[in-house]
Amino acid sequence: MNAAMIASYVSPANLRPLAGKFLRKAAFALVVKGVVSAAIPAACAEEPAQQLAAASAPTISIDNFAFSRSSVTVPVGAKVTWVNHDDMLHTVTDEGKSFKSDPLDSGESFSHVFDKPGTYKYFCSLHPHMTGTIVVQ
Ligand SMILES: [Cu+2]
Repeated sequence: MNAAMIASYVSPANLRPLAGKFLRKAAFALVVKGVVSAAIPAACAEEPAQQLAAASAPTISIDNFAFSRSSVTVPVGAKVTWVNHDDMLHTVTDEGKSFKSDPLDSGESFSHVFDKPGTYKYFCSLHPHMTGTIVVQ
C-alpha cells in the first residue's frame, strides 16, 4: 500500500456520491494520517500483483540498535532497503561479504538487489549484536 494507491482508492470519483468538497478533503486527510488505512487491506488482498511488488522491495528500519524485521523472505531479484532511524551510525554487512553498506547516518538508507537464491545473514559491523536474515527464494 503506497500513497498513490491510497490516493486512487479515495479518488474524487469514489467519494462524489458521499458529499461535497469538505467531506472529500476530510476523508483524504484521514487516509493521509493513516486513520482510515485499516479499512483498506481488504481491497489490497485482491491484488496479488501489488503484494508481490511489495515483497520485492521491502524496507527494514533500523531502530533502537535493532533491525525492525529479523527475517525477511523475498523473491530472486528483490531490492531490499534499510533505513537508519537511530541517532547513531550503523552498517548493513553481509556475513558472506556479498554486500556491505557504508556507515549510515541518521536518516540514511542502503539498498541491495538479491540476484541469487540463498540465506543471507547480516549484521551491523559497528554493533555486531545487531543481526538479521534475508531469505531469497
Ligand atoms: Cu550499529
